[in-house]
Amino acid sequence: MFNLILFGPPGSGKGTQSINITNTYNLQHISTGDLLRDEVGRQTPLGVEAKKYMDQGLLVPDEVVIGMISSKIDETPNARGFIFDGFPRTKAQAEALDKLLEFKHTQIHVVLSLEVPEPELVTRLLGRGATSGRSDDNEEVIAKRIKEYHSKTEPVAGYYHNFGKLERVKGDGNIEETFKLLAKHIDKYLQPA
Ligand code: B4P
Repeated sequence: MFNLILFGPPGSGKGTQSINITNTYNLQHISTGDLLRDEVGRQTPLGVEAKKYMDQGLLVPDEVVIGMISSKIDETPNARGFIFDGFPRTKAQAEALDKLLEFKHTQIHVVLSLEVPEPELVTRLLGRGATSGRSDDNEEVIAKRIKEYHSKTEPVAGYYHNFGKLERVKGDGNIEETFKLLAKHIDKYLQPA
């Protein structure tokens, strides 16, 4: 089993590139953003709670997200591997994921961190907001999301760097160029399916 984390600030292209990677390498895609939006859309108790945070550009509490991930992994026990998109976003989530995978006799193999300058992130998120109807893509909320990223999520990169698992990847090219750079790293572990 091969497990990959796609890491990066809001709007760096994690969701976009996850689709390309999933299709090319036949990995199971787990996006906490998509899972949360699904809960919000169905107005489940979890979704109603999560929406309060998401609408403000804040991270959803760790225990909510960790519980979701655990049951999602269990749904596909024979997967070739997983791509974690938008998770972990805090050090507590990273530690919980390590424990969860250890229990399943596997581990994170590599963390690919998409590096995109801040003005480009804002442009992309405003562009997405104009078409997606997402509540987290106006200027005020974007600024909050980026602040939240620096204070809570950026330390996760250091956590994996200390284990020698972090690879930084230039993410400000177009979608195809960025995919090629990511694939170069993945090819060291896994051939396209
Ligand atoms: P997410 O759904 O994870 O999404 P994101 O960070 O906003 O964006 P992503 O990096 O995936 O960018 P995308 O490909 O869409 O998070 C949403 C919210 O959910 C969070 O704020 C939080 O509240 C909550 N949440 C999620 N996970 C959580 C967790 N683990 N813990 C707590 N809370 C959690 O790309 C953005 C735009 O750029 C798109 O329009 C795309 O078309 C465009 N784009 C992508 N690549 C491009 C490129 N190379 N060139 C030009 N445009 C590009």
